[in-house]
Amino acid sequence: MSDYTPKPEHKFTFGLWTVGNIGRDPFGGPVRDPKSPADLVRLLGEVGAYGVNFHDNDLIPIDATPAEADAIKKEFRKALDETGIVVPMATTNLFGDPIFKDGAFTSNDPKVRAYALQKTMNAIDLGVEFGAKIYVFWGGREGTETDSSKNPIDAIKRNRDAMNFLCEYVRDQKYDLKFALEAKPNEPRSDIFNPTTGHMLAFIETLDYPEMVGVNPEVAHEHMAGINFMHGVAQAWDAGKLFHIDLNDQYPGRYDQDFRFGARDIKAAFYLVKFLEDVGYDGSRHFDAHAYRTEDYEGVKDFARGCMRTYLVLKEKAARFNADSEIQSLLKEINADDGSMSGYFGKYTPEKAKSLKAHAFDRPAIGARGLQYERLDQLTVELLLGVR
Ligand code: GLT
Ligand code: MN
Ligand code: MN
Repeated sequence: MSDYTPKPEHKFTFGLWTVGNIGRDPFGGPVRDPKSPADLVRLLGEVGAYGVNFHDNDLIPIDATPAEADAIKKEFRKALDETGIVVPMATTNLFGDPIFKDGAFTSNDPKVRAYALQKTMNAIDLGVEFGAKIYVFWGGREGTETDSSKNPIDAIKRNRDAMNFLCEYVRDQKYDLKFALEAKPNEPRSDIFNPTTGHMLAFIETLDYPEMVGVNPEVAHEHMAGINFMHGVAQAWDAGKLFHIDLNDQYPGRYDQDFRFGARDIKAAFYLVKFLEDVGYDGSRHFDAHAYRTEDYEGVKDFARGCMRTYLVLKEKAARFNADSEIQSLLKEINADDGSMSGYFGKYTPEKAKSLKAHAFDRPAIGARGLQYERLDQLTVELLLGVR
């Protein structure tokens, strides 16, 4: 029997806003009573998580007095010490308050942009105080409903100015902190700037300190855009930019669902876990999801345990895939190389180009070869279904 017990080395983390989600949606109010941050930490301790992440205002309400803030921090610290739960990541709520209704860093109002910087510096201080090493930016309100309202070039510049300012702030404070930018195509805005991980990767290269900034791709956000999440993650990994990851699930073309990891597309979840494990990603596996609105807090625990268990089951399936002799011999065949082309690859030379242009290819024969991907995919499906 395999052991699917979550352990600290798995680095499973949850946001306060995930297990703390009270089930409000656009059509109905809360279905669960709110729990304090300290109690949410205890809940995470009970289900076996490794870490907890928070927005500034998940921990400290936006209008708390300094005395109230101190009391909350003390309680929270106590719960962390009691449970051994750590805080690997923190972020800023730049979307909930009405001041951010037209964005934060990209708002047309300079007062809002300045307030967003102030709020983020304070939130960075708070995150660092609790040990965060990764700081996430999710610009949910950075967008438009009508393109009459905002020039996208201005928005890109404002975003860049904000990132550059905040990188300098982190350097100035000598914090050991990296930024991870999280893309989403829409919701809550009709269109959000830098809508995919690919857009974010291109944007990062235009910053003053690109080495301080990576990405935090989220499964649901790329699925909302109808694209292959694992491919985007691979691109981020290849660029050395996979600083963090948000795991959950989502049907394409629907509202923002934030389902339990693996709840919708088991195959996509499998290829993702296999990718992360094969390359040796060693950052947090953060579950940015929440329990169905039908659940009480027992259901919230089922949800959290389910996210971690599914990850571990898929991790085991990935190891089986790598050890399956039929699958591996198919892969070997698919990738067979008799070396006859090797003289044409690698660095360009005029001689290589000349001889390649002169080479006669048997195009019909090469094109007629069956690749056996049907067999390979069926073997993968059967492995996932537990019959091999
Ligand atoms: C919000 C959003 C998430 C982001 C969080 C970080 S906030 O819940 O839906 O995808 O990761 O700001
Ligand atoms: Mn989401
Ligand atoms: Mn997220």
